[in-house]
Amino acid sequence: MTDRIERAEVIVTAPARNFVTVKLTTSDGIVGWGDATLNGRELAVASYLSDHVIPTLIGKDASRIGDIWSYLYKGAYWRRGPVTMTAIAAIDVALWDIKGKRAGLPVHELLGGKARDGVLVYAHASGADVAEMLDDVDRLLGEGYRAVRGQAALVGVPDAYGVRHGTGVYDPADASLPSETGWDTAAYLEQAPGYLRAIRERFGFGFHLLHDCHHRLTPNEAGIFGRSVEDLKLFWMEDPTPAENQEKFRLIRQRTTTPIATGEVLNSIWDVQTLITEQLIDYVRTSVSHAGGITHLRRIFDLADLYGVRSGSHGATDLSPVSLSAALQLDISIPNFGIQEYMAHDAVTHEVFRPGYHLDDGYLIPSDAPGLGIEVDEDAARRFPYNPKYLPVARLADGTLHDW
Ligand code: KDG
Ligand code: MG
Repeated sequence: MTDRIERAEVIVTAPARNFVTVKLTTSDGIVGWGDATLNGRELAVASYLSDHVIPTLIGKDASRIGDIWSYLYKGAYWRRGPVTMTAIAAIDVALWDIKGKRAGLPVHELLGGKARDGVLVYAHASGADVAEMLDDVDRLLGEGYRAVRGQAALVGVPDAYGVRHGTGVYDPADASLPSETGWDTAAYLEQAPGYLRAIRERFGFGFHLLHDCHHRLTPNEAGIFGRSVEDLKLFWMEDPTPAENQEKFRLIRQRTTTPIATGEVLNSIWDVQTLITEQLIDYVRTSVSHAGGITHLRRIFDLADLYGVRSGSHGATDLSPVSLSAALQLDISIPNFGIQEYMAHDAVTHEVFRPGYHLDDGYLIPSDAPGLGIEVDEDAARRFPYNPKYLPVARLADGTLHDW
């Protein structure tokens, strides 16, 4: 047997931001890559992999992806959770990369082949005020994007979610200890519908408009928000309320027809089961690197398809180009694809990660190279040491810690 996992390494590097990457090498020299980045909790996953996963993997048959998935999930006894599921995802994706390279086929061919020619993506527009956000929308539409997420700062609310600082790539993990931001739901409910309306008034309806509520609302508030923007025909309102209790979405559904997307902090099929089977959401936004890899995310998307729910995978810059390469392999092959988030990575990130996908007229085109179609420059990775960064917290005016 040549198809044994001979070496497994964890690479922690920070080209523009922190990434944790898994490299598996088989006994006949095939290399597979997986993304194990969990924003602000990177070293927990790196340790889970190095201390508890990798020692159990050496010598295993790399072709048995499903069995290795079960071994890591069921065999750990401790199930689910972001650290576990991100670690499993990285191994799973690296094994798919190896399987594709061994077969000489891109992973999407192993998943049934292309179900579409390109992957519709949405980009991020933001602004420190409405005029700046409108300029950003203008720029993105000019670059050919067919779908844009709109977020603007809120007057009177310091550093509300979703606004880029300066001209660089938006990265909310911005400080070596969590920074303190503000939140005021009344100000949001008053101002956000207005700035989304300004986008439609200036640019019309010839593109998809999205918005992220980022877990800030109660179900009733989400219903009020959704109803107030119905005529703007949003593609979705994202994460209207925290989703630990999936039943909370029933009330939102009763109150508004604005489509709902959720899932970026969820990591297993069990976390979205009620949301899907009761048709409480329209788009499931778990990701290939936080929800157990290609093997598990495909099961989530299959379940979703039975209930008319589409995919809408999370793709912020904390999901590395390895993760995006894997996401695109699934996106291009599943029947119920919806949309893929795409925040282009910083140029420095691409000094380490060299993906084969490219943007064409608002669609990402996955690589046709065998496997995932990504190369990782390990010498370059060594030039960017780990740089602890945390996501902010949000507080109300009276100091109460709010959902971020
Ligand atoms: O790590 C957290 C970020 O990825 C998240 O805050 C970004 O909500 C986000 C999104 O939709 O991209
Ligand atoms: Mg989000």
